[in-house]
Parts: sequence; C-alpha cells; structure tokens
Amino acid sequence: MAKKEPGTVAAVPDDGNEKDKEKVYQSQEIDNTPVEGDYNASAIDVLEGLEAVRMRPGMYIGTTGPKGLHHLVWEIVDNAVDEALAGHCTQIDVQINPDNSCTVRDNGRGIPTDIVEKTGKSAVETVFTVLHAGGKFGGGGYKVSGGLHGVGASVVNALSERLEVEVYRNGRIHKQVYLRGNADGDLQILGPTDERGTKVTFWPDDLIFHDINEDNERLKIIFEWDTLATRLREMAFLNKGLKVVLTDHRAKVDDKEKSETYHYEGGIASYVEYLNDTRDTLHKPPIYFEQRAEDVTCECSLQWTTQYSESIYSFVNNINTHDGGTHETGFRNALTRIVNDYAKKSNFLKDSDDKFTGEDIREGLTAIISVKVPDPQFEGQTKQRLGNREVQGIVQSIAAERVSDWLELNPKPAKDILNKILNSKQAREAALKAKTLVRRQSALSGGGLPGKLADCSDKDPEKCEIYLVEGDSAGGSAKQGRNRAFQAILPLRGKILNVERVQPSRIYDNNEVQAMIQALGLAVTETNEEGNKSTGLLRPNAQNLDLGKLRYHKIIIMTDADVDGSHIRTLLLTFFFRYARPVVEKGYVYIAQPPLYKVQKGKRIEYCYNEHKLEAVLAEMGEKADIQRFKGLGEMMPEQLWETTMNPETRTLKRVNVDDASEADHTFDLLMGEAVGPRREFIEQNAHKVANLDV
Ligand code: TTJ
Repeated sequence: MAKKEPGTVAAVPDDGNEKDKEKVYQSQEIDNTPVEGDYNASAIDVLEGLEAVRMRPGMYIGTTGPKGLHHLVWEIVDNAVDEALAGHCTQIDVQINPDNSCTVRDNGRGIPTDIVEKTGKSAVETVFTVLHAGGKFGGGGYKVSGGLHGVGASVVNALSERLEVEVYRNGRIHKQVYLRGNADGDLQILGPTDERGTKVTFWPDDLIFHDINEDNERLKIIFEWDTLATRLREMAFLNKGLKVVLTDHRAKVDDKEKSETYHYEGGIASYVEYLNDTRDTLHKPPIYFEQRAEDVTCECSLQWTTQYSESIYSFVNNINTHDGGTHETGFRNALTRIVNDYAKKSNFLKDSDDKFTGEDIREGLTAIISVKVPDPQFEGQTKQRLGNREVQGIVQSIAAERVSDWLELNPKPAKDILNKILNSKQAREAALKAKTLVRRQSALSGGGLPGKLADCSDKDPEKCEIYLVEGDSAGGSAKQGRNRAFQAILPLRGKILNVERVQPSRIYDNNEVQAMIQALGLAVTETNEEGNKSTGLLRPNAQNLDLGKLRYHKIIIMTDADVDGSHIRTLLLTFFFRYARPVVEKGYVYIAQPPLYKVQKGKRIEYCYNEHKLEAVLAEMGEKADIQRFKGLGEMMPEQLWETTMNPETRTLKRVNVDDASEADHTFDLLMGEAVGPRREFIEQNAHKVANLDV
C-alpha cells in the first residue's frame, strides 16, 4: 500500500474533522525544460518571463497546495491594501465564485492605463505580465522584501488559467483578459463609469494547483472560507477603518449568500478585544497608542487578563513576524523596564525585593505590535524576524513613554496588574523550589527519566521517535511491536491534565505531564541580567524552549479512534501548543493513524483507515470478505500494530502544524478554557463540520 508521510493537520483542538488535515505539499517543479536543440533566443526570453514562474511555481509561491493557492489571493489583495495604506482606498471586496475563481475589487485610484516607456505596454499590462513590476506602480512606501511576499500580480497571472482585470479610472471602464499569463488582446475601453477602482478575477490553473487522491484521481484545490476569513479579518484589524467584505458565492446560509464584513475603527485595539473575548480582563479598554518617529510608525495595543499564557503577536507592514525581531524586543524591553520602575516608584516593590522578570510581567498579557517600516529586512530561516536595528530603539522609547503615561493615569487598574504580576512572580519562586526538590529526588533515584518510559537504544534525537500511547495495554502492544533501536514508548494512564485550566507551576504536580516533560527533555533556558543561563520552568506560550535538549524529533500521539481517544489527543495537543509551542512549530508533533478495519478474504488482508477505503476494498473483494472493526489499539496484536501504524515503511502519520498562531491560540481558549458561552457558540457554528463524524 503506498502511503504518504508526513501529512499535516492544523493545530486546533481536534474535532475529528478530516477536512482540517492536509498533506504537506512540496514545492512542485514541473519539468517542461526545452530539450537541447530548441534552445534559441526567444526561448530564453520566455524563460525569464512568466514561463519561469509556471516551471517553478514553488520558488514564487512556496507550494502548489492549499497554501500556495491562497497565496494568490494575498498577492492580489496586498495591492489593494497598498492603495488603502496610501490613503486612496476604503473598501476591498473579496469574492469566491462558484467556479472556484476569485474576485478582488477595491475602490482606489485604479491601475494607470497609459503606456509605460520601458515596456511599451500599458501600466496595467505591465503589472500583470512583467515579473517584479508590482513595486513600481504600487505607489506605497511600504513595499516588502522578505519571504515570499510581494512577488506581484504577474505571478498570479502566470499561475492562472484565465485572469480578467477591469480598471475604473478617468470616467471609463477598461478591461483586459489574459490566458495563462499571456494577454488575450489589448486593454479595451468598455464604456463610461463614475466609479473608481480596480477589479481582478482569476481562475487558478488546475495544471498547477491540484492533488492526487488514493485512487490516482486529480482533484482541484479549492478556496477555503476559514483561511480567507482569518487573514482578511486580520488585515482589517491591522488597517483601522479599512472595510473588507468577504463573500462566498458557493454557499448559502439561511437562503442568503455567505458574507462577512470586517471593519474596525479601533484597529489593533479591536484585535486585542477579539483575542480576549474568551478571557477575563484586568482593565478595559486595552491600552492603545500609535506614534511615528523617523519614518517608522509604531502601533501597539495591550491588555492583561487573568490567564496564564502570554499572547504577543507582532507585524511589520501587515505581515506576521512570527519569530519576532527588533520591534518585539524593543517592546518587551520597554515593558519590563517601565513596569519595574513603576512598581518601585509606587512602593509596590521595595528596594530589597527582586525585580519582576519579563516573563512575570507578560503572564496573561495579550498584545499586538504593528510597525510600518519603509525598508524592512527580514531574517532567519523562514524570514519571519525583523532585523532592522534602528527599529528597536524607536519602538522601545515610544512604548516606554506611552505605557508609563498609562500607568500614571490609571492607578486603579495599574494596581490590579501589579498584583497579578506579583502573583506570577511568587508562583514562579515557589515552583522553582519545588522543581529543585524534584530534581534532587530524581537524581537520587537515578537518572532523570520516568520509570514507565521504554526508551530506544539510539540517542540521536533526529533519528528517534517517541510514541505517547493511551493506556497500559496499548502501551504493552506498542512496546512489543516497536523497533527498539529508534522507537520509544511512553504509556499514559487515563486522561491527562487540561493544562489550560491550571496555574503554570501546577502542571509539574501531574504525573503524566511530569513524565512527558522528563521523557521528551522539555526545558527552557533563561538568561538573567548578567547574561548567565539557567534552566527555568516551562511557561505557557514561552518561546525560549531549548530544542537542543529535546530527545526525539518525532513525537507521535497514538490514541484510540474513539471519543475518549480524541479527547486525550486534544489534551495532549493543548499541552504541546501551550507549553512546547516551538516543538509544534518545528513540525515534530505527529498523530498516528491506526486502521479502523481489517478486511480479509482467503490470504489477502487489507487494512482500512477510513470508511471510504472500506467501501472500495469491499467492492473489490466481494461479499464473502471478513471484516474486523478495531475498537481500540489494545485489540491489535503487536505485529499488527507495527505493520499498520508504526512501521515507517507502511504507516501514515499526520503532522501537526500551526498555520495561524493567534487564531489557534483563540481556538484553544474557546475549547479548553473556562468561558462557557463562547465555547457553545463556537461548537454551534462548527457543528456541521463534524456531522459525519463516525463514532
Ligand atoms: C498607482 O499609482 C497611481 C494611482 O494608482 C496606483 C495603483 O496602482 N493603485 C492600485 C492598484 N489600486 N489598486 C490596485 C490593484 C488592485 C487589485 C485588486 C489588484 C492589483 C494588481 C492592483
């Protein structure tokens, strides 16, 4: 049986919905290299143009899977947002059409229609047919140079079977059509109009964006409402006053077109309120400020909650800087300094007291930092960290001044915040003591590994896997069935702790969590003000996890295919998402896929992983086949478990990923946190997705 590994699933609490899971799409290369002999001058010209994009789409949009498909929308929308940033556009409409095309329309000035000297074509045609031409006509000072962003409208055109652009400008409607990147006729004038703006409709090319299913059929990749809605909502938060309307013409809700409008006069303060709508806050409204210095615009909003996790998200020119950077560092430094200063000045902390650490201060904090930088430098492997040195000082001094002012002007909530911070400091100090004790004890009892871990003999984390298995009996089968060279087994008993509802220091009290922390080697490295490093406690959403101490690079959750199993999986994912986020982000967390059925006829045995496959196999084998339904992992023989679920040659694993950290953060809150109302609402809104759940 040919199987694919790894697949990916979105890191939201699992609701059993198969649609949330998607495979990893490699950047696909289409081999239509001209053979030797036809290599003439015109072929070279073509190669430097849009043909190069069609040959190596991955280089321009990353993948040809769902991510790449949606990237096309962002490329087009970015142009309209630039027009909004320049102050000429107030509304952007995005429509998904029944034929899987997408329309984006703005009410900006319209792309110029006159001839560009250098290309000899209209500006419109230049934007859509010349690679990297976007920036010259974008008009905005905030062009982005990092990652895959800003590759331009011509890339979308190259990867579309058809693209139509209409420009409403100078009282006239202009229109041009392109087929796979080539103009199909000139820019035409259709007639008069009193509107202004640009409208683009594109039909993504199936030759490029498709998937092959188990039965070797080619499937179109389609636009997903949730993906578009999340990003467009974020765009609206990040650009206050901008109205973004998303409409899905494929779906009807109560006989009406499915449509949402995102429009926030509060900008990122509304974003913070949205993220905190599931949390109890210490003050209302969120702190908000916007200030410009030396061409850099710095906009921040922050609000403390009773929560334990820290939720800070940062953006540069509307792009999520997932790995932070100078703007985030400036913000954190300012916050640590100003809160400590204020605590001292108001005699909350005495001179003899230890200061608050940054982690103490950020516990329960939700914050958005959004900067606009003219020439951003993105660094790091995934180009998601801002590198511009000058930005750190700018953000630091703006944030210090404005947060300090707020504390002075709002002494009541300031006091509540300080109490919360003091609480987190005391919990940290108590937990550190307890942990040192535990460590001493475990040093005495020999080794730092939990007793029930069946470790593997290899010690190279890159080669090693650990199965987190539900229950002792399945754990027993897994131990017998495994390849002990590189596969370790940790059986977990019963339900593990819902870490979302306990104080961080208390997670160490739970045996199963403690066992996981030790077995996996989860540790954070803290650096104090003198620059000394020490091992600290895991904190929710902390980014300072020491991946060098991680003992396995494949952490595989293996639970039964029933309601309890999916609950345990959700609890484990909650733990990883909250306390070991970098491990999830690195793609080290997987979900095992045990089969649901064994079908046998004579000597032929087939394992089926879903109902669809079962039907297909039964159709092939005919009536007399013997069907066994596995109710749990414990029912499988060790060899069966190896063959179907653990053998790297034949198994399927789904890799867990975090596409949108803030949205996942919010979803975990909803599903695992205390607030009942919003959870019910979420379940009601999403219930249709699990209607076909097989239990
Ligand atoms: C450029 O400078 C002169 C006035 O118009 C500026 C411009 O190009 N504006 C503009 C481009 N507004 N909207 C766009 C645009 C919108 C979409 C949906 C797609 C594209 C490729 C551009």
